[in-house]
Amino acid sequence: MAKMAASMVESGEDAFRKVFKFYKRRNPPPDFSDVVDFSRGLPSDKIVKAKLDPTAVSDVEAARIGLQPVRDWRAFGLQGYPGFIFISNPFLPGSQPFWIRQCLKTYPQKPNVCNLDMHMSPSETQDIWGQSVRGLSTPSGKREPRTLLERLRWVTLGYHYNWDTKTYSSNHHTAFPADLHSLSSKVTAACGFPGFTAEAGILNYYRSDSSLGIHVDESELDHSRPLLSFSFGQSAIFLLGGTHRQDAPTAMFMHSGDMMVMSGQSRLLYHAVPRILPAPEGHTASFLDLCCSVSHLQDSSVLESVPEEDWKVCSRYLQSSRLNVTVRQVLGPGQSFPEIPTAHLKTDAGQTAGYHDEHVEQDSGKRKRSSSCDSAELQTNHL
Ligand SMILES: O=C(O)CCC(=O)C(=O)O
Ligand SMILES: [Mn+2]
Repeated sequence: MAKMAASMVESGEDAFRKVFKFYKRRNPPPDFSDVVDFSRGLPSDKIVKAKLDPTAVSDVEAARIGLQPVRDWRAFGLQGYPGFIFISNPFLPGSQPFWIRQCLKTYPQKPNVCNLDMHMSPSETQDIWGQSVRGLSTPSGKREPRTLLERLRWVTLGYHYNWDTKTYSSNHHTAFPADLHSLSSKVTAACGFPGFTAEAGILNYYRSDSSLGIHVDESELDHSRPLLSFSFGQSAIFLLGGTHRQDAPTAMFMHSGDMMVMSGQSRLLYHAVPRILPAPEGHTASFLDLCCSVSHLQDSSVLESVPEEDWKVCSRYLQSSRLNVTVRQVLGPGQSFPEIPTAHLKTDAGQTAGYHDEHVEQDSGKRKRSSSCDSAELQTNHL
């Protein structure tokens, strides 16, 4: 398969896995010509225009969270994937830095949970940003040890996902960040899902050699609500498959600022991230060069301008990293968690998993993340 295009992989045993390996391979580098690039509208026979509801979010509301007016968003669907919506960077120029800093400085703070908590004490992980600033400001080269920020692989928000039991529960919940809730409810409303409640978030921190294994997000109790994803920093190849592992996936680029909504028939599809790629020139400008240019913030804006010293740290980190935020509604209206006998509940201390830290093993049926911080890969494995 060295030279052949990924599209030549036929559906059948392990088709998803073959395509995953194809794009993950370093040597020889794969042929990316089959990868859908929504930012360039290519290939045009696979991309369809998605219909949004511009009346669901006013221009003022959109600007408050750093977004362009909904009528200007470039939103697409993909042939054969009903319910899948891709929005090509709808952020206003200069507003991505606010969200990036939230992901790096604010959301990793307590009471949110991260991979480092699995083997460090709360006092050691209390100030990940503060402990990393000096190290990240030092010119690169072989610095040892790596900063906590560079060892961060995942953060959970709201209902904290338990990587071992693959469940959310009422007894492990903290307040979901209001700003991210606001961004999520506006984007989903524009996509035709009014009343979305952001209840759980998983932030993934990818280095240039990270990947995320093949999985389905099915732990949420209400699958009629969409799953929302925001990407920042370096680019990635995202694979979207079918309802079976045997279905060959479609590969697409995700660049900084891009959003995805998986809803309807696409809500429970297999997906994965086999590769992180340097952001193309034009896209780098959208998140790195235009920092702190949100000088015209309205009084009611959710955004705050990012001080230059913070941005220095963020941009250094992002030179070789990608951030992804997925936001989920866990419960439907009036729904509650099933009663589980306390004897069957695992304590947080026993929670070990994560999908960022390990070798991708796609043969078992489950998704997990390990407690280790240093290996390159995230792991998800579902049935
Ligand atoms: O990083 C991505 O784009 C995908 C993340 C994802 O699938 C997840 O967190 O469940
Ligand atoms: Mn997922």
